[in-house]
Amino acid sequence: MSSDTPRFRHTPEAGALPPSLQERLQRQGISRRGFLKFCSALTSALALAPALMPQLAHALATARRPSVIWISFQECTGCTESITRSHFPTIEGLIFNQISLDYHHTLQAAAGHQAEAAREAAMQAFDGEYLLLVDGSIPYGDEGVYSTIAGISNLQMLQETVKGAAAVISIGTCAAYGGLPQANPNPTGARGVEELMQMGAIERKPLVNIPGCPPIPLVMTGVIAHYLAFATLPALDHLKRPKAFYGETIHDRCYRRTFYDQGKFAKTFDDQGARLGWCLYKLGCKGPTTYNACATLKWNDGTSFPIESGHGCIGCSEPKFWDAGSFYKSLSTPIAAKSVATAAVAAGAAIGIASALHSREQRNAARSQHQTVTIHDLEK
Ligand code: FSX
Repeated sequence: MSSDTPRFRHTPEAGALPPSLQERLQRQGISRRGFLKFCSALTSALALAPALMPQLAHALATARRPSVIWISFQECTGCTESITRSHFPTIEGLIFNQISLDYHHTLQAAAGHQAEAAREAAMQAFDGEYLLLVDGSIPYGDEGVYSTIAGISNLQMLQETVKGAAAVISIGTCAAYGGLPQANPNPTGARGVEELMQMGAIERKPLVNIPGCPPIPLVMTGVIAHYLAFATLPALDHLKRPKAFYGETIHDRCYRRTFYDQGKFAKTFDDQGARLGWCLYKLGCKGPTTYNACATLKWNDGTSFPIESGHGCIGCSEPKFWDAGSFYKSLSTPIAAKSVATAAVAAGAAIGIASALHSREQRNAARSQHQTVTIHDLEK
């Protein structure tokens, strides 16, 4: 974990203390055993030492509502859709509920002056202590005139909100690297948060990048859970991504990898190779150069991911993916095989999260019966 991350103070509230996560879990009928299984899998997915699991469980169970301000700029709202897209009551969802989300354009009830007053109140009350989440890129061209909120440019809003933040999390490829709004010819001069810090346009703060268009829900909540539990950021790579989730390429963990190694490739989307599930490399799959956990954590509650649905990876979590050439043009340089053992260890850790909660068969069966399922139900 990063040593330069300041500790944050949990949000004090008037009157009785708000319920802890453990109390919320009990109300949702989620057993202590189910919670511990989740913590064990999360410890593994975050690549923490197993000895830290009890500490993680205790801290998560007793953590109380840190103040979080989430600001959105040039984006499509896919990132918010992703983090809120939970089909069943999950512990990840409860962790998201466990933060005090004091400002979020899409999710807050307040509008207009009231919304801005909420942001300013949180900034004042928790100066130096709140967590700032940013999605969307920031238009920097022509003094930021291309996007304004409440009469100020996105750049001005970021400048004033970043000042009192304990740490910043860039949610999505747009906030991390510029993303789609930055695609050539980048008419608004879009920039990512880190680039603005490097330029000196905004204050430097401890920063995590969670790229992906959009990012995987569990990656977002995993980083928040780490912050809730330890009041620090997780270990990051050279692009400030959590190593635990971006340490391997999609290709390293892809279930079609065997076909790649055997030289079996689909040449069109409807040929025999495609029907047999062969490797999509020659159809433009960017899995070999894309670092993310889609192949193991998957999407839609662990159901599938693009390659499993028959389409190559478009590399949406990599910088400048829109300008990296056609999504359907194959990478020119063959990728050397990496250690299968390394990939298997990482995949096992990630898969542990899903299996700790409940199996896909159980979820699918529940869906077909229109039931609501909790871990508690599945343990019966
Ligand atoms: Fe960008 Fe997110 Fe892609 Fe969309 O907020 S990462 S366009 S999924 O919504 O910023």
